Amino acid sequence: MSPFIGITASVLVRNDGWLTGGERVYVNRDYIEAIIEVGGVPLILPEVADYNAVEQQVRLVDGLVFSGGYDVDPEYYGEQPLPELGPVFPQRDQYEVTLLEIAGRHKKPVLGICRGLQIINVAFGGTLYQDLSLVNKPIVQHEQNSKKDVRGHSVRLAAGTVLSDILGGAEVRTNSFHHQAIKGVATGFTVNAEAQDGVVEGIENSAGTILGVQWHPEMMIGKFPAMLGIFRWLVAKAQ
Ligand SMILES: [Mn+2]
Repeated sequence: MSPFIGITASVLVRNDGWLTGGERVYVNRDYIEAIIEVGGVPLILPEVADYNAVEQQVRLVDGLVFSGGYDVDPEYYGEQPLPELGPVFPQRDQYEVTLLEIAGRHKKPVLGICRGLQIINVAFGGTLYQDLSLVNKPIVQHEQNSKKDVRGHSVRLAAGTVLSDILGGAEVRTNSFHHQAIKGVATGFTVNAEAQDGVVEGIENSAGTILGVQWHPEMMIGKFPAMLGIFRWLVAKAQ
């Protein structure tokens, strides 16, 4: 049977003049298509507060994608919000931290994308730069102005990691849509990818069950099918 892959949902607060303030729960379609493309069955997981409900969500799926979205509340890594911080959505942070804990207990593989990588790092004790302008050296463009499937900066892959096995070679070019980045890497995790300016672009745990990337491979699969390997890894692990 094809594995069920849960994708954590984001929340959209309506301000288009119709039902203003109403919330919608959603994921970008690219995640769904990437999972289908590699033979998984995608399920959208809304953020819920009840612990038992989260546990039942985990039981239902064989693997998880932590998707992109709002900034992580800096309270999780012991910082006050700085002026550069974007909007936070604390309910989702709490949900995803709980989801990760339960996923670990049930040995379900996890793929984190963009914010997904960041919340994984924070949940396991790492820290973030609240904004890349706070990195104290010149950096490359991490918030590209080009379309979602246009490659921006290059990323060096660390030899011997799960990610370098998946993508092959020592370097790839990725899209880049983030204004935050990992500062302190969580204990038990290895950096598997780095931009030329030293910004962390990927992490994985030593057990090989959690993989995170800072870019958006799901937006690149049409033009760069090698990026499907990242989703193929998740579905294979989930089986
Ligand atoms: Mn980047």
